[in-house]
Amino acid sequence: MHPDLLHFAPEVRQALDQGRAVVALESTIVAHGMPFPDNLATARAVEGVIREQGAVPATIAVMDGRVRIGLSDAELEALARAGSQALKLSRRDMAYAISQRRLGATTVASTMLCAHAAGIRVFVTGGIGGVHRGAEHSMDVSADLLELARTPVAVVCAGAKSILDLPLTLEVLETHGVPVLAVGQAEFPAFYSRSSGLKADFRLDTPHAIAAFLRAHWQLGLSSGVVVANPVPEADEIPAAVVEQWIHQALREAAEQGIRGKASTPFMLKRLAELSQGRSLATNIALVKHNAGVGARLAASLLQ
Ligand code: PSU
Ligand code: MN
Repeated sequence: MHPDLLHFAPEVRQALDQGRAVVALESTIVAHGMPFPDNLATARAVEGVIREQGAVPATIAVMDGRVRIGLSDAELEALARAGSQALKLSRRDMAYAISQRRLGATTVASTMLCAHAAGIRVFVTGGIGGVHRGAEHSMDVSADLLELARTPVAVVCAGAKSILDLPLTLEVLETHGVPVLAVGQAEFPAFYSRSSGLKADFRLDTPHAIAAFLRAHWQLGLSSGVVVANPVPEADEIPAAVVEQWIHQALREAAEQGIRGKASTPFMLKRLAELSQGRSLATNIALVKHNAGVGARLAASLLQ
């Protein structure tokens, strides 16, 4: 990426120059993943958790024709207020947002791309995109998976959202040589629930061990990303059988209304929050904060 395209927040620039821990954050979760004002409160709280651990948060978005690496509080608020007015930017949308100087929120895929360009190796989100249910017909496979295949950034998440086909999501990651680590358990977590019934590739319990894995992965010359799947805290999880009812209904409505492509995930998250009377949103907020703590400690461990 041409350096002129990158605009660093002063705090992030300084932290990177001084070799301090920096954690990248995405902005689609803010603009498209949660309603205002919960999105703003969550974005601030997540940045706060990262700071408490001694790391510097760098929320990534596109503004004024440049990629922002770190947002001021006013910029974060503008993004949260813009909501779905902001473009949802995956890799293919970046040039449009830059050249048309549009406000754009970056997904996991484009945040990885920008974090790597900025020299940031750890990125925290809620859940990665994956293979959608019914993908054998729709061919809807999130660009997040292909970005993980090609961009060397560790993505700390609570697994993949259970609105997806999780077995197929793990298959695609395997095909592309993307390791899936689970933190504190053997199973791959299912976002709202700790359990998916599927095994992650490896269980690693400490930031130290995960950092050693990442170092080895990248020293081997492997250029892919790594999924660091951190289960939602027990107190905040929703049993899979309960979530499944809401998912079924939301998927049925999405099909009836012809919701496709990039609109699918935001539609599903919004409907789940409504159908669960806010319970899915509360869990989503809790798991992102939890991931922020792990990500900040991982970023610090990677420096040692
Ligand atoms: N995690 C969340 N909420 C979100 C997302 C992740 O807790 O809104 C977003 C991420 O930006 C991810 C995107 O990249 O959902 C996946 O969209 P799609 O399925 O269209 O690739
Ligand atoms: Mn998609």
